[in-house]
Amino acid sequence: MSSRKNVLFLFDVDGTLTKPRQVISEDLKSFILEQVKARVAVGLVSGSDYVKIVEQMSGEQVTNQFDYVFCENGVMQYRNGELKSTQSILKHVGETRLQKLINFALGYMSKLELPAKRGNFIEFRSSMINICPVGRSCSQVERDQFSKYDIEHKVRQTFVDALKQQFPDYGLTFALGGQISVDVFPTGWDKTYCLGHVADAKYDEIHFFGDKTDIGGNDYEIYNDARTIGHKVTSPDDTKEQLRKCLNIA
Ligand code: M1P
Repeated sequence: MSSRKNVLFLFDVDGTLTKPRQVISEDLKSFILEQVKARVAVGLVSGSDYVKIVEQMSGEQVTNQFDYVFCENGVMQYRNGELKSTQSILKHVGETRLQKLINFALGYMSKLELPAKRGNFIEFRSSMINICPVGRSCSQVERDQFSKYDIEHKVRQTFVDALKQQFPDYGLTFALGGQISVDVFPTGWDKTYCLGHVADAKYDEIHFFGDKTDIGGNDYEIYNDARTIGHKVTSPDDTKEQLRKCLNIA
């Protein structure tokens, strides 16, 4: 490990290391944990919670091999499976405002007609709420169907605009989550939050790889942050290709 450069590579998960909400391929997993990790420090930074990240990395044993695991944008920080730091959206925003937001979101979604509607429309996490018009309990087929419908009809973007208009003074950011949802969190608790956790390590360079790097996407802030060198990827295969080039791996 001592021959590693003093460089950190941070990876978004959905769309970057895995297809949305799917498990990482054996090939990419071994490439990162054997070849990339031998050269630089590696970390995960996702909007998702720990349970989902572990699932997508095919278990805790694999997840723990990353030098850093930043869940919920890094507001929930794990090292070796242990929670090191956390924050609470509830404490930050307060019950009254949070309920106003949740009630508005549920009311808005009740009026939407979509190809399918299932359950778990609002997922309450420690540092964010995730709002999902199709419902998080949808099947993979229904997820893909909603995603296609959303690209055409801009359901989520219109919803985000309405939320912004309704709650301009709550100090909250409304960002397109992955494929089917909207993440809501206190402004500043985006993925740049995790950079504070690695400041002490004084890396010479921090590279970030992500797919949702356009404005409104949840990789936008960290991709454009002056502390990182951003790499926009289009798929897990593209991530591997870019890593090969970056690190001169044959
Ligand atoms: O890619 C990270 C996102 O993953 C999920 O998004 P979706 O279910 O919309 O594809 C969610 O966990 C979301 O919070 C997260 O940002």
